[in-house]
Amino acid sequence: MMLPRISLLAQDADPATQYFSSNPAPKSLQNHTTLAREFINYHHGISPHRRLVLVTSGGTTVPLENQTVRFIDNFSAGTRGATSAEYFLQEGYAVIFFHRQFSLLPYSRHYSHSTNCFLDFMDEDGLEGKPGSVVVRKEYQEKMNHVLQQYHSAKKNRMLLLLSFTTVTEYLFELRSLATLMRPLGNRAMFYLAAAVSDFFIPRDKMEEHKIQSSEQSDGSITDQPTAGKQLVINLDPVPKFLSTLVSAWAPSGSMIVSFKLETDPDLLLSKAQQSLHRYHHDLVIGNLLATRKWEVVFISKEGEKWIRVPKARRSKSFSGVENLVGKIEGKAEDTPVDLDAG
Ligand code: PAZ
Repeated sequence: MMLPRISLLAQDADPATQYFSSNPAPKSLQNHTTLAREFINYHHGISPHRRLVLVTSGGTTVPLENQTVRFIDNFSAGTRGATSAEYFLQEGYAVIFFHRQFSLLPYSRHYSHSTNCFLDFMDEDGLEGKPGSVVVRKEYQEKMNHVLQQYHSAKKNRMLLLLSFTTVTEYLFELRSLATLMRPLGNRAMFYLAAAVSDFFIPRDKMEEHKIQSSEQSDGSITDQPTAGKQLVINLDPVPKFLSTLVSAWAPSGSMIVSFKLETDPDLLLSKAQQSLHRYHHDLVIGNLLATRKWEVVFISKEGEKWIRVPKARRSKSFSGVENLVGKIEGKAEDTPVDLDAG
């Protein structure tokens, strides 16, 4: 019997191609592609020495319903990505900061998700109870001035493009588009993949359209009766391994590709990071453990394994644990202790 052509194609396609043909492209894709194309063309034309990095940051969500009320999320706040983006800008890179919506952003991160409300950085200078101008409190002025200057410089020189994602599907469609747009940059392009991307998802054709009901009977009718004991069983499919396709097909040849590997079990970290490097043939895997990610990371590359640790004396509760990994990748930062920003 002859199979319809469409199913032959679906069977033949690799998992990544199948993923893109069976899940809908995000609404933001066209607009983000236009913004990214302009940004890349601008920096490509400006100087033969201009380097451009795509930094991914924060966690992706996995929606449970198409009209999404509930979704699976992960812990990542985007600290690593936002901090690293600042270091890349300092090193003269143009940065596409591809981040989870509402996660930490370069520069504003110093204030936005602080344990202080941002209003606590402000004061007003009115006399005798009369309203005056809003000013930054004295104790914060020096640092804020410094951060503001860096932020203004990045904006004025068009060095930073902010693009956001929420779901894992948005992330993957846009990653493919951005990597493809970066092709003309060749070895001036870098990928710094710090985002925590879900390994599992619900494909569009298996997803509920509406909010999943807790009071549905087996015949599909809705009851008002309390439904204690009803379980929600969710089946998730694996997300295809996109790093492989990024390295072999989307990214410019000669570009540098740095991925991160997060584990919770110390006994697994090294082997999983090494496995990732061998499997995907990219340049560097930066391994970290959930519990210690602010203090230590391990670089796994063709040259072997290298730990970078923040000395104990410099760790504190208020320390945001940000390391200048960018300097380390470029071989500019000195050996341990790493360059820190106690911001
Ligand atoms: O965003 P954050 O600073 O809280 O965490 C950073 C991180 C642990 C998500 C990142 O360093 C990382 O390991 N990303 C890859 C995660 C993964 O293995 O999918």
